Amino acid sequence: MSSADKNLSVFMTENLPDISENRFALVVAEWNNEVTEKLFQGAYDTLIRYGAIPDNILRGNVPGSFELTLGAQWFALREDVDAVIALGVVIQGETKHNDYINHAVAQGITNVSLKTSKPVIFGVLTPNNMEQAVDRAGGVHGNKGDEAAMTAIKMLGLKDKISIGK
Ligand code: RBF
Repeated sequence: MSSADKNLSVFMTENLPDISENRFALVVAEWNNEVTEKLFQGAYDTLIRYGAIPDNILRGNVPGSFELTLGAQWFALREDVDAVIALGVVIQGETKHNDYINHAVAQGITNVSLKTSKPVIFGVLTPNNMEQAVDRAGGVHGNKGDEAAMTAIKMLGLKDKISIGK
């Protein structure tokens, strides 16, 4: 399936772990905030729908997507945080700057995840224009925030299954 056809809010939900005792941190970029707020809402609602407790969902804002990495690391280093979800929107085509931001954030988030052995999820939209962003933030293609939250849940399930890092 091409990514244009994928609905980001439709996923397999068999055998999900009990997440009622897990703590999640959502790091949200303020750049393009009209869209990142929708990503946040999607991620938050999905965590709640699948069993997270509101008090166990933390939020931190960063100015732009470039800062998501450090924000994610600060949360991931907290012992009581089990998974981090980084949410941002970098519109391609407007400036070459997006290449630098996207690569830096993708690499940075991977590094934080490996360094802390915790799921640190890349919930960053990299569309060509604002319309494509809106379509993936609660629009016709679903919500990247939903997908990012579900990815965090599934990775915690896998971690649990492998019994690593306990
Ligand atoms: N941050 C985003 O989250 N999305 C963007 O599309 C975005 N575009 C940017 C374009 C330019 C030309 C610049 C200078 C910054 C942009 N940023 C964007 C902000 C970036 O992630 C970071 O916050 C700033 O570069 C820090 O000064």
